[in-house]
Amino acid sequence: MRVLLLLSAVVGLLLVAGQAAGFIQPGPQRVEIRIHYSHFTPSAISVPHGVPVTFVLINQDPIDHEWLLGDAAFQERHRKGTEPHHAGTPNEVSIGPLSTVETTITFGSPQTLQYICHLPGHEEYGMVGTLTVS
Ligand SMILES: [Cu+2]
Repeated sequence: MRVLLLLSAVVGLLLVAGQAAGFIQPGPQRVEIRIHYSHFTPSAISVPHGVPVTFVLINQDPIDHEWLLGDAAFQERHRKGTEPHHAGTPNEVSIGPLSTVETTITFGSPQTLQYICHLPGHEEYGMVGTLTVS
């Protein structure tokens, strides 16, 4: 029993050290983003590149929202856009009132992106978040 405990402690230490040293790759990631009172929580997220990341978008408001993830040029395009509904593109998601949508993206390289709701007035109200891909 004591040997087993010691063994599991050693394995645990090795895992921590391995992750710190960067030679153990992270597995698939799952990130929950809550939408409430027209704000994203959390509004800053870090994920690794090279593994699938599933974003669980939980809309707790009784109104529509959207989660549009991209760089500055992408956001500028959508700021001026008039698409009423987004579907079929993993980084462009519409979330109906009081509903949850999941979308999975694998990022190819480190980068910094923003997720914004471009429904009229929502960005100005603060419906903006930053995603750091490391
Ligand atoms: Cu919104």
